[in-house]
Amino acid sequence: MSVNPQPFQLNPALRHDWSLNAVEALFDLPFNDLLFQAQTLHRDHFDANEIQISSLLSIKTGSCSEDCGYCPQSARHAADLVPEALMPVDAVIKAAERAKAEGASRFCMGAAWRSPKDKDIERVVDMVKGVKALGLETCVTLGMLTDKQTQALKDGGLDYYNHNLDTSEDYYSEIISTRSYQDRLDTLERVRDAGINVCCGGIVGMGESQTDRAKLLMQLANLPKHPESVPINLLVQVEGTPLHGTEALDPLVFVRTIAVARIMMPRSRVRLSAGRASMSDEMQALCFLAGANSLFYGDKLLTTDNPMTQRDKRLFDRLGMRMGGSRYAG
Ligand code: SAM
Ligand code: DTB
Ligand code: SF4
Repeated sequence: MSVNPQPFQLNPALRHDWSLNAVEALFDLPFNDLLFQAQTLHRDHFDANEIQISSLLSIKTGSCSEDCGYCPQSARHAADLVPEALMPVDAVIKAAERAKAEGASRFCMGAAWRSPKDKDIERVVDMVKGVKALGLETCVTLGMLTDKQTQALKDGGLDYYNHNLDTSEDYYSEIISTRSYQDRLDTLERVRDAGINVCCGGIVGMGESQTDRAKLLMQLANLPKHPESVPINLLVQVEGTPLHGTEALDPLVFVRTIAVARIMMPRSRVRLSAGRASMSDEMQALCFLAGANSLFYGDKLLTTDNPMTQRDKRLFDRLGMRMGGSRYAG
């Protein structure tokens, strides 16, 4: 008698034709079967005890014109946040040096913009060049880009661009009204066409349904190429934002989401992203077992707390995990 509702191939070719039924069937698997499949596939493509480390810095904070319901940086919400203008290049390089000394392999710079101005891009390009010169991989997240800005970032040597779809197309309008899902897909296409690696994922725990989570992952995996990095964020509930007070997601559903992402995008770095500060070590260990092999390291995300580096080091020691490189398995 078969115990698996779906036959599982050990080494499936990368798929870009996922149906909603197939994704929902993965979510519905018994937990142990789902984690076994995810971990088996994970080991086909990665060293299961190695984790890629990114460090985040907010290079321009708050006063954002957008209305993303989860975000403390929106000027439309009442979060307690001190806005800061675009940082000078040398201060960013100093922060990157510290991140490198702590063990980061990638440095991600985030700006609270709907879209940058051309003169902002010039300074960001200088940041990218300076961070790259330290031997770190570079990533920026700046909002929507024009073709010219995308090319300037590529010419400056940018390795990754982060731009999240955040949720399913259906649920999107519950969360953001000031730009469309299609805007986001257009920016992703621009970044991909310019030859920059794509970092794209979403947020769970925003009151979305299981079908929304399945549709988000379907959208990501059915892109012409899987994003090289897939950040899965658990909503950080910030007072003053519209999503503050949302019913907490069942932690095991979060782990399932990581496992399904791993199965659908077996060669991508799946990042256990925002939300770790509220997770136990045991919960994070389950996420690694489900196939997460990247995280944000450092005491702060952009504006909210992340676990202290000492706690993370202890966790890696407890689990026998090593901070490693950034190899994309594709
Ligand atoms: N402004 C740019 C944009 O929206 O593309 C870049 C910075 S924005 C803060 C980057 C991403 O951070 C968002 O797309 C969202 O996925 C994530 N994020 C923001 N606030 C969050 C929160 N409270 N919890 C979890 N993820 C969050
Ligand atoms: C991503 O997916 N998560 C990061 C990064 N990309 C830019 C941001 C998380 C932000 C969490 C809320 C804050 O600290 O402001
Ligand atoms: Fe602005 Fe980005 Fe926050 Fe949306 S997620 S409010 S675009 S900083």
